[in-house]
Parts: sequence; structure tokens; C-alpha cells
Amino acid sequence: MLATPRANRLHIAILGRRNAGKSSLINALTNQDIALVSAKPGTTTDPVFKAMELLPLGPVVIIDTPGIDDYGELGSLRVQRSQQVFNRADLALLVIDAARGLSDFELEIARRCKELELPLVIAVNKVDLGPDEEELRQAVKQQLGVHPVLVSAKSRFGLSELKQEIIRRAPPDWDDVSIVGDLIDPGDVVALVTPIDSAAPKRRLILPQVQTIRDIIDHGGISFVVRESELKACLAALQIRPKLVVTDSQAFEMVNSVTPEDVPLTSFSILYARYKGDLAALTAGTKAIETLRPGDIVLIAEGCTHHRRQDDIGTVKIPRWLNQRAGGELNFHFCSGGGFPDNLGEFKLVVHCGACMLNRRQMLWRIRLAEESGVPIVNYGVCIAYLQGILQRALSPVSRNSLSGREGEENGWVRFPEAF
Ligand SMILES: Nc1nc2c(ncn2[C@@H]2O[C@H](COP(=O)(O)OP(=O)(O)OP(=O)(O)O)[C@@H](O)[C@H]2O)c(=O)[nH]1
Ligand code: SF4
Ligand SMILES: [Mg+2]
Repeated sequence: MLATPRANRLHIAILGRRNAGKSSLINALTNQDIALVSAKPGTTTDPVFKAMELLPLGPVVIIDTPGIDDYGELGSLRVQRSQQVFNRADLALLVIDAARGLSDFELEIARRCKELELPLVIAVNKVDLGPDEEELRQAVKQQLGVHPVLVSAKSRFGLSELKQEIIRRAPPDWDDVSIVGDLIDPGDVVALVTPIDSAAPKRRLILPQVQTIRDIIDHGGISFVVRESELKACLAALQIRPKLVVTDSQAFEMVNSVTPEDVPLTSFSILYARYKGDLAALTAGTKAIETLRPGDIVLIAEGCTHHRRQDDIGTVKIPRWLNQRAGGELNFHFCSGGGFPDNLGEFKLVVHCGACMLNRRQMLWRIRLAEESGVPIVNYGVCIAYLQGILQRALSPVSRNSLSGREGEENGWVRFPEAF
């Protein structure tokens, strides 16, 4: 519980051809024997995620990938898995074997990084073998457009320069997005509502709740946490008006009815929609809910494979409510964890969970994939608030900060369609 959750760590993907020394470099950078090294090409067969402290950068996840020049049927599966790493990386570290120089693979990686706006650091490894350093440096700069760092995982040459380069190229805002911090001032009171029903884990709060509490504390706010049944009494007992009420989406209707109209109300899912993803895109997706007809295929996507209880939100409640709205049985498909279909074209709508276990980049990639496939996407909180007719209220505390720049914008605020 003391560790930084994986989803909040900078994700560094180590890419390169087989045998370039990717795993060796990870071991050298972290000073640990955590990645399997061998002279046999193709040693790393699947992406391996390792959470660690990379000082002085802080908590990171290093993703060791199989060599991407792999061939054969198994090889192409490995290549596919390595490519998926692109979708969650915050930064790519491309390792080039100094003895082998540049090839089309490195050019392709540099091209993809540019396309995905993924910061790229290049390490030319094995310089202990005595290649012509200057010639290599020039070739990389010229062909890939990035100044490489010359290193040797074996002799440990160039490691601190490489770390400095990683820090320099890390996206400046990767750990700077707050959940509620920008919505409150020091001293503000925030009420958090967490239903303790059969779906709630025993004797603990779930990650979005814990992280929201921590964010409030970090920004000098005051939080109190209650069940929906205690909220009314709690609000009445308070000497000051809360700046915000945040509820679990499942208790939205009840909390909406007891929260005075002049007190802003939103949900954990809506806060997470902008923290992890793109709230405007997830809100725009609600328009598709009205067009759903019996038989339409809907994807319910969850970011982890948690234990499902009776009346589970993703597999039971949301399908039930959407069926009611569509006037008949929709055809639901489900995916969870790291899996997400590449081809979304067959779906009429994607309904995604709050994504607390995914990193921001991964969720943004999923939203982008949906947009590119022309498939509307919403998240649980936005979907539930819409179905209950309270989306306008739930969005208003966050709309100024998160919804600008999209269609319908007016002076930084969004005009909601009539249906809201
Ligand atoms: N001389 C020298 N050899 C190195 C260096 N870094 C790695 N090697 C050797 O290169 C070989 C491959 O190293 P790995 O770290 O397994 O390479 P990899 O890129 O992870 O390879 P795959 O997992 O097969 O894709 C091993 O024999 C290492 O000992 C280096 O800086 N100098
Ligand atoms: S299903 Fe989604 S929101 Fe729920 S715990 Fe898993 S990742 Fe987080
Ligand atoms: Mg390896």
C-alpha cells in the first residue's frame, strides 16, 4: 500500500532489435539483475513490466520488450505485443547495437514515436566494442533526428548521461495532472460519498477514492467521507458549505436528491474521465446512447480484472440500464485488463470504466482508437449520469477546466445538447 500505484508511474518502453542489449541496459540503469540477459537473440519473449525507482527521476515502470525484428509466426505475435507497448508508454528508449548500426527498424520506431508524439531517447549501446563513435552519432542524428547517448551496459559508460536525457525528455506534465486539486482552494471542504454495498471491498476503500482523498489533502483541502445514507445529516451538521460533493456513480440519483442545488456535485468517474482521459470525448459519446437499438453491439471495457460480485456495475447494471433505454436486448461484448480490441468498427458504443488501473496515455490511446474507428465512447460515470438525467449537473463543476476546445464550446464553456 505504500508503493506508488503503477498507473501513476512514468512508463518507459525499452525498444530495439534483438540482442541490442535492452535487458542488459535495464539491469545497468537500475543496478539490479531484474531482466534476463543472454547472447541468444530473442531472449525476452513478452513485454515485462517492472515498477522501480529510477533515481533521480522517481517512480517509473520500465517495460522490457522483445526484439522487434523478430520473424516467423511466434515472432509476429511478439512484434504485435511490443507494438502495444507504444500505446501505454510515456517515453520510448530506443537501444541501438553499436556493432550493427542503423536499419529500417530504428527508422520505423522513430517514425512511430513522432506520429504518436512520444518522446524518444536513443542509446547507442556496446560502445565498449570500439565502434567509430563519431560516425554513429552523426548517422543517428541525421537519419532519426535525435542526438543519441553513447553507452555501454557492460562497462556502465554513459549511464548517468542517459538518465539525465530521460529526465530531460520526460513529458513535463506526466505527474502533474490533479484529480480535484484545480477545483478547490486550500481550506475548502469536499464531501466524498462511497456506498458500502455488497460490491464494496471489505474494510478498505477503492483506489479512486483513496487517490482523491490524497489529492484533496495535497491541495490543502478538507475531505470527509460518508455513505450516501449519512450525507444528508452530514451536510446539515456542517458549519460551512462544501465546495464540492463527489459521489460514486452508483449512488448518483440518491446523492443528487439530497445535495442542495447550489452545492456542486460530480462523481469519481467524471473526475477520472478528465484525470485519465479526455472528458470532452467521453461526454460527446453520450449522444450515441439515444441511437442504440436492440441487437446493436456494445463493448463494455474495464481496465483490470477485478473480482465481480452480484449486481456488478459493468456486467450487470449498465447493461440492464442500456437495454431499458434501447427498448430491448443489446448485444454486449466485454473486455478487461490490458486487452482492448484493435478493430472497434463493429461496435455501436464503447462504455469504459474509470480506468484507475490504466495510465493516462493508455486511456487516451483507447479514446483515440475509438475516435479513429468512428465509434462513440463514454465512461461509466458519464453514462450513468446521462441515463439518470443529471449529466449537466455532474459536469458543471469540471466543465470550465476540461471541456474547452471541443465542438459546442462557447466562451470556454460547453453548450450541452437539449437532451442533457
Ligand atoms: N560488449 C557488450 N556486450 C553487451 C552490452 N550490452 C549487452 N551485451 C551483450 O549482448 C547480448 C544481448 O544482451 P541482452 O541484454 O539480452 O539483449 P536484448 O536486447 O535484451 O535481447 P532480446 O531480449 O533477445 O531482444 C548479451 O550477450 C549481452 O551480454 C554492452 O554494452 N557491451
Ligand atoms: S474496473 Fe476500471 S475503474 Fe474499476 S478498479 Fe478496474 S481499472 Fe479501476
Ligand atoms: Mg531482452
